[in-house]
Amino acid sequence: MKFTRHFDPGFAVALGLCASVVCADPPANLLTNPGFEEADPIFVEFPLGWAEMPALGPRWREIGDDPFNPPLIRSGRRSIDLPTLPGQRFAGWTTNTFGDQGQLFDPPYEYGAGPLVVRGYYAIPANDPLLNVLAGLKLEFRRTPPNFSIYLAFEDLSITGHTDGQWRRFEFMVSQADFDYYHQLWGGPWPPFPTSVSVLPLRFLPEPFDPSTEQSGTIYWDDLEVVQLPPCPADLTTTSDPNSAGYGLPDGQIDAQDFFYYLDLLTSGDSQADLTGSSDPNAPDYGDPDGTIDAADLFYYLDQFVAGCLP
Ligand SMILES: [Ca+2]
Ligand SMILES: [Ca+2]
Ligand SMILES: [Ca+2]
Repeated sequence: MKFTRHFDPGFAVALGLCASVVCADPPANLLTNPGFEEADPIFVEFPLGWAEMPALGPRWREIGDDPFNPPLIRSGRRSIDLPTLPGQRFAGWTTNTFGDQGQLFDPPYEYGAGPLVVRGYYAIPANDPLLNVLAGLKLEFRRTPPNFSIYLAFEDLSITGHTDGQWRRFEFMVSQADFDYYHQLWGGPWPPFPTSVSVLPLRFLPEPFDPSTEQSGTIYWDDLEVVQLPPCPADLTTTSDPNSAGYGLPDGQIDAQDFFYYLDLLTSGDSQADLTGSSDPNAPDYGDPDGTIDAADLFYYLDQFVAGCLP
């Protein structure tokens, strides 16, 4: 099968896709102070809504704060960094902190609803690359205080080296399938379920940890975003271009990009294309993968596409 990437309305009508299903407005950013521009009203040396670990390790940077080591800033006047910290295995910023009115800065999370996506930008100077250090983002899904224990945590620590001082986009998603994977592995679920999520840009020294190992480098973060997307089974991607950011990451919208992404899965024989054993909604194996990729899977996907997002 060969499919064009240009969305052809006639082709769509032929498939019954003409009423492209679009969810409500894009979900709002759940993070406080996502660009690190605002100071805490009491502890004015620190950014509102963010706590650093260890104390006095990571730095809140501002244009002109150090002429010998000027910060990288993506927008506004400020960003955060995670510099070389000798002897420290872990350093990070976290939203797991409270405001002066007792408000929790961890974004809320609705368990069992749509995927949670964290996006942001990082930059690493060419003259201060990450050496023997991994960096990335961690999400700690927490139960309701005063319990506040971590239900499960997920991280992507794939950043190392440098970006030549350029800002790069970073995206990371946790869906219900990720929770279910660990439920199956470890005999869950384990209610009560999480109601908030701590967001941590961090740097970490991989195993084996040896304090004498030479490690160095500074990573900057700016313009972070956390959204929880609506549950839309047919929403598979942001773009159908494999070379674009957002390929394979849902965006809360169901449109032609998702359809072409599914066709990519189907034509490449990707096991993720196997959605059902039957295209008959009354059959017992409707919606249960059967190990075979065939026309029934395409028709099942089209059913989900037309059904749109769940209420
Ligand atoms: Ca900023
Ligand atoms: Ca989409
Ligand atoms: Ca199948």
